[in-house]
Amino acid sequence: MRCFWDDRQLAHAPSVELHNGAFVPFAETASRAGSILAAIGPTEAAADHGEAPLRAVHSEDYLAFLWSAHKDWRAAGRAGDASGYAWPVVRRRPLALDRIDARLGAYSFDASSPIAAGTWEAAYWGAQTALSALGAVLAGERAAFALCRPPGHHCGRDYLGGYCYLNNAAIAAEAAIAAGRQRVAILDVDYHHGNGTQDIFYDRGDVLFASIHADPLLDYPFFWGHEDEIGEGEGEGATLNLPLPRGSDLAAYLPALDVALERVTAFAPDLLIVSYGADTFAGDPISHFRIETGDYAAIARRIASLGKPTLVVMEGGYAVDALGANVASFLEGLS
Ligand code: OKP
Ligand code: ZN
Repeated sequence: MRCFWDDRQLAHAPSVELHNGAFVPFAETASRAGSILAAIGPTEAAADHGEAPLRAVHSEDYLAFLWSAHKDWRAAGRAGDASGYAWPVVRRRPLALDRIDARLGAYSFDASSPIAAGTWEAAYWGAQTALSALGAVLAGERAAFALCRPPGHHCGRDYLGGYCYLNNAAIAAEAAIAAGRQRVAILDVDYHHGNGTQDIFYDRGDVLFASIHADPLLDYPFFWGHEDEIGEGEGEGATLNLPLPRGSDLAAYLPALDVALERVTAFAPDLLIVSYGADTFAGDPISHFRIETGDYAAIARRIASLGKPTLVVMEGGYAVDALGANVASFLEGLS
C-alpha cells in the first residue's frame, strides 16, 4: 500500500499537557511517528496542495489565529507553549479578542492541546500528507495511508482540542468532493469520539460520519459521541455513533463494526476515509479497550471487504513501542 509522510510533522513538540490536575509529559509525541515509520516500510513525501483545501474546512479567522498563535504568545512575553485558560462557555458573542489568552480560549475546547513553535508547520504538513494520500486514491489506488500527526478528528471548523489542530480527515473529504466525488463516508475507529469531524459534517447529507468509540459518559470528549446524535437537517441520519463500554475486546468490537459497515454500504459512498486510531489497543496508556495487535488485521479485512476506494488517516495511539506493529497489522489487513 502506498504510504505518505512528511517529516515537517515532527516540528510539533509541546512539552506538557494538563492531565488529571497535573502537568505531565505531552502524550502525542513525535516518537509515535518514528515507531510507525520503522514498521511500515517506505513512504512517499507529501506534495504541497496549498491553503485552499484547509479553508474549505476551517474558518479564515481560525487559520489566522493558529498560524500566529505561538508568535503572539512570545510577543506577550510568555515562555513555553501557548495554552488557553478561560473559555467562553456561559455566554459566547463576537468580541475583539485582543489578548492572545482570549483567542486561545475562543478557539479551543480543552487544555490538552498546547501550541508550540512548530505546531502550525506540523499541522499544515499533516493536512498535506492526507491530501497527498487522497491523491493516490483518486488516481486509482485501492487504498493509501496518510501518516498524519498531530491527529485531526477532535478539531472543528474554528476550534482546536484533543491534540488536534487541523482536521485531516475532513480536509481530505472536502477535497474529494471538490475533485468530483459525490458521497464520502468517514469511518472513525479511534478510541475517542471524533467530535470535530462530526461537527463539521453534522448538517451534511453527502458525508456520512460513523464512529465506534468509548462511551463518552465515561471518556473524553464527554460531551459528544452519544448514540442520540444522528445529524440534523439534510444531515439527519448521516451521523452514526456506536459507543462501547470500557474493557471492550475484539468480540465486543466486531458487532459494532458490522453495524457501522452496513451503514457505510447503504450510504453507497464513492470514497471511504478511515480515521484510524491505535489507542483501542489493550496496552494504550490513556485508553481502556482491549484490542490486540493481530486484531487490527481482522478489523481492516472487514473494512476492505466493502471494496471501496479507501484512504486511511492516522489519528491516535499512545503505546509508542507497539504502535508501529499495530499500524502495520491494520495496513496488512487492508491490503
Ligand atoms: C486524541 B485522539 C487525559 C486528557 C485527554 C485528550 C485526549 C485526546 C486524544 N487526561 N486528552 O483521539 O487519540
Ligand atoms: Zn484517540
